[in-house]
Amino acid sequence: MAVEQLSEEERDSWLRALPKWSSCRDGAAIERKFEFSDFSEAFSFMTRVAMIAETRDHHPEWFNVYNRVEITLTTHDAGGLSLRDVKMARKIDALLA
Ligand code: HBI
Repeated sequence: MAVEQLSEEERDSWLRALPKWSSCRDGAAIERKFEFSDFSEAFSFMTRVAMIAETRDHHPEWFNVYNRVEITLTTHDAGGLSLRDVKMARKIDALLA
């Protein structure tokens, strides 16, 4: 299934709905940084995100050191930001709600 890149106005509108996420890579991706109490909490979170990624066939680019996790979402198939990234960001936020 072809995945469409969001237009600039769609991206800006979605970013307003995702206040904890920031646009990066010249609008081609969104990112959020997380800090947990320790590595175990961080990795538990990453495991839950990994399950969502597998379910949705949409995988984050991420970095972890000890209790910090940084997640970047972009859609390689679309060459930029797509609705898949927005939906994934909302799912990730819901894990911490
Ligand atoms: N994850 N972030 C991201 N972007 C993709 O385009 C993507 C993915 N996971 C799997 C996937 N695409 C499959 O549809 C194949 O394109 C690998």
